[in-house]
Amino acid sequence: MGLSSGNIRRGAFILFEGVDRCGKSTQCKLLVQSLQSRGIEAELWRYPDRTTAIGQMIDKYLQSKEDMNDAAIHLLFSANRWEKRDLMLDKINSGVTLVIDRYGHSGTAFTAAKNVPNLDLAWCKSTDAGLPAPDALIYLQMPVEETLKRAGFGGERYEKTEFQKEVLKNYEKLSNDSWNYLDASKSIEDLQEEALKIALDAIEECKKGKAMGKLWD
Ligand code: NYM
Ligand code: MG
Repeated sequence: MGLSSGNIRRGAFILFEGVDRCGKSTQCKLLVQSLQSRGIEAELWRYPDRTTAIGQMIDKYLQSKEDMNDAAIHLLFSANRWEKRDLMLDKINSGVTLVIDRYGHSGTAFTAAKNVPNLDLAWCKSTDAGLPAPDALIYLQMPVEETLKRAGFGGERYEKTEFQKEVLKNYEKLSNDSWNYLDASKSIEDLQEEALKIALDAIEECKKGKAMGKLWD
């Protein structure tokens, strides 16, 4: 073999999912820091990525500065992942581990929670079919009542108790045995220890040549 990309050990795609305020962002940040401190190349990404032109439209929608048709905003959230797909794969194939805060699982769980005719779980999933799949999905499990006790619920769209309960039900419908469920009521340090173990295992598997999967395999 020459100097083909096949020689480079690929990085892993570690995904955090869960309802609003379950602690995803904190855990993502800490995980990237602990991976980096171990000499592992890692980057923190999040969806929606509000920095792109599509992301700015999503940001206006979330802040209720603009209204949009429910199918159209779903497609924008999905397009926001597709527009970053090539860069995601380039990074991973060059050995970088991506720790990502939300992905298509949020996309489906949130849009389907609107219970709008035709925008069912299957339709919501279909727009993300074929995107890179996570090597490890860490789901921070927390009842909506518990998240309400936490500070920081902003005024963004979707940040309503009843809606979050629907979102949680959809996550349950999407879940499968490959998901890693962590009890989000544990201390930040305990959660970090568990998340780090899951991430290191996934990184090891990827180094050994595990193929990248696709949604929704
Ligand atoms: N959200 C996020 C969606 O409705 N669809 C998606 O595809 C994604 C990625 O955006 N309430 C929702 C979930 C959140 C909101 O996310 C903004 P964050 O993590 O608060 O920036
Ligand atoms: Mg938020």
